[in-house]
Amino acid sequence: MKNNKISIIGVPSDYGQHRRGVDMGPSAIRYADVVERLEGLGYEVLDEGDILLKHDKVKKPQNTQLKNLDEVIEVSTQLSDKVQDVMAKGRFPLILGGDHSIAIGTLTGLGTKYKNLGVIWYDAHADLNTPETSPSGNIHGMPLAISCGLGDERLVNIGGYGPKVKPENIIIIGARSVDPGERELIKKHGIKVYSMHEIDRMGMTKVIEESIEYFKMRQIDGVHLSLDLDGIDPLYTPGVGTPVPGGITYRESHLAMEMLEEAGFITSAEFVEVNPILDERNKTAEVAVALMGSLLGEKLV
Ligand code: EXY
Ligand code: MN
Ligand code: MN
Ligand code: MN
Repeated sequence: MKNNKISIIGVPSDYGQHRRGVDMGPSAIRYADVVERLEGLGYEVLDEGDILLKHDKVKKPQNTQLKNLDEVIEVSTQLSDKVQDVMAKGRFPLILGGDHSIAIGTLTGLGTKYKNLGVIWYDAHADLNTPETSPSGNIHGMPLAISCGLGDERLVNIGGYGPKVKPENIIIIGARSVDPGERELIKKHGIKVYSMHEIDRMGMTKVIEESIEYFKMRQIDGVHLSLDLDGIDPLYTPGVGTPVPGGITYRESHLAMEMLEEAGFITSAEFVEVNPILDERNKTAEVAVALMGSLLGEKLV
């Protein structure tokens, strides 16, 4: 990576889904020595601390198709501002989740700078639901749709503009749990997907080579990696709220990170859905930090 200054932003939000504990993800990742790991690679690392959330303990009537809507808007707005501050300082934003709804805020911030942003969505899920298609009403199943301008307009227009990304600039890698409505959106909007089927058939090497070529062809001006730890097989990352068997292996994931690093075009990254309460001895946070190492230039020998 060309930028040698990294800013870490913690987003302890669990508002996008119903399980407690994912709000402790940033702490678990820090406990797994993220700062030390990246400093060891020669980066100047600034831990910007966490986005401060007002925890409303009073149970309010819920919009069942958009759970915790007000809270998600609040988190997204704060995170977008923070991402913009970090970019203005010329630093690489590294965001620690929190559930995947935080990507709404990340992409809102990034979209103010990058007008043709490429997005790699490393995930077991497509996160392309709208309130109409969502089986759960959980906003962590919607951030990619929202960022493409699809869904509730209060979310689509966070930051005063939308959409944030073009559907044809998105590559989903690792999908294996896709809802019927999401499948339709993938077809309708030409979103590129390497599901587990393609990863099995082609191998991760070809998947990433093609992805790099695709982004070059699209003349993207930046690439954001949004890595949901549930993209990886739960054998390696058990500490996630929505595990799906048959996922990407540990080594395939490192290979993907190493190849993205070699391509030299990643301009921001986020690692989400680490839930230490569901984890085994902080294994999932440790995998997250190891993958950050590979993404940022760590070599085996
Ligand atoms: N597709 C399901 C839903 O929308 O409820 C599950 C979504 C899980 C989202 C995870 C974090 O990537
Ligand atoms: Mn909480
Ligand atoms: Mn996700
Ligand atoms: Mn997921």
